[in-house]
Amino acid sequence: MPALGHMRAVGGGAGGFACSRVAWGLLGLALTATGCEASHLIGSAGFVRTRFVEPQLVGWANPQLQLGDLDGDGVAELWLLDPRRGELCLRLAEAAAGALRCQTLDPSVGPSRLCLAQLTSAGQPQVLVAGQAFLSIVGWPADQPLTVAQRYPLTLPAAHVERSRGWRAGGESATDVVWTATATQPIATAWLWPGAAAATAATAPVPIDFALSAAATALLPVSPGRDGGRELFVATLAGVEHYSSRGTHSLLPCAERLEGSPRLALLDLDGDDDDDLVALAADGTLQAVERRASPPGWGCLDEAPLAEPGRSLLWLAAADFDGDGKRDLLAATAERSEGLLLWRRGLPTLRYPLSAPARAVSVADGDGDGDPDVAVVLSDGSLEFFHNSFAPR
Ligand SMILES: [Ca+2]
Ligand SMILES: [Ca+2]
Ligand SMILES: [Ca+2]
Ligand SMILES: [Ca+2]
Repeated sequence: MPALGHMRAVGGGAGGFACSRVAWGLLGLALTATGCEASHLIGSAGFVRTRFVEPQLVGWANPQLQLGDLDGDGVAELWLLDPRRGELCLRLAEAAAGALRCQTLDPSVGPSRLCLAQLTSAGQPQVLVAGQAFLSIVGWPADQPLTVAQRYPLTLPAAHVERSRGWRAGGESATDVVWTATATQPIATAWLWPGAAAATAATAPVPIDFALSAAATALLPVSPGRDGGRELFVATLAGVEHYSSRGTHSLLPCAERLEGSPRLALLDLDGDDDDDLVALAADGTLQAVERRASPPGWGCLDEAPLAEPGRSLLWLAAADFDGDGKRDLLAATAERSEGLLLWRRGLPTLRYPLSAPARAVSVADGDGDGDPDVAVVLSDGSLEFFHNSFAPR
């Protein structure tokens, strides 16, 4: 993938669902706030849970959920996609009382994947949906239906889509890059949007295909990555590939354990200030790969966080939840009694049971106070928000 030889860029954004921000400070009190069906403290300190019943979501078999601040007001919106029917729903912070704004996308979009990407060159807030035949940009003007504003043909159906900001590739600069990959062939595509100076509202992205060792199962772009550069991790049916903006490319060790991983996360497991890789394996276990500084490379780790016998995980993500400057690991388990698990190095694991099995999870700053919060869609059609109440920053 020569196009990744010279990547350079700028930072990312933060991620709305404020039920009542003031109320979250009343630690220890059970409370009901305007717009919430119910809210209460559960489990250990760290997250305060609020639950909303969403009849519209009942029966969604495989919802996708993304939190992200696309309109730049500092508070994340919540997006939901039923990938089979192409129904896309938006919930704004101000609509915490329960108004999901839903729209069925053009059927030609087909089974699809949701990607929260506010492209730098676009003036209006929009969201990306990658489907069978198109990469679509969906606009959401105030009080108007969600509409497909632009779409670009795909040569292969997209099973995965992720976005990163400000890469430079193959001598061309791009303010935004959207990564897509198909589930059936060893090919991924970097969609480069031209630099801001050259961009207009109608600017089309330049797609660049690159070869993988096998079909992709997950994409994890990292910016900034190590040494201020950019990195891309691609989980495939043959293990996890690592690309760096320094021009290096390698297949990580213990590939057989990482085959077909549906989810990757990057955090420092051993405290050497160098981020290591955690992969959710296809069998629901966690696997860890350590990054080594000298000589530079990777090594298998026999023990991964949260990897207990008999435990099966569905999802994971890394973020600094407790504000100590180091990323922590959040995982969703298949068992509602275990629910969400939060791992922080050197500290006891925190558990947050769920009222029903989780279907989808997402992390972003939902209340605009600067720390990451968590949203979960449950199998009974309810939404649960976990507001971060670790130490204030
Ligand atoms: Ca927002
Ligand atoms: Ca490390
Ligand atoms: Ca932390
Ligand atoms: Ca927050």
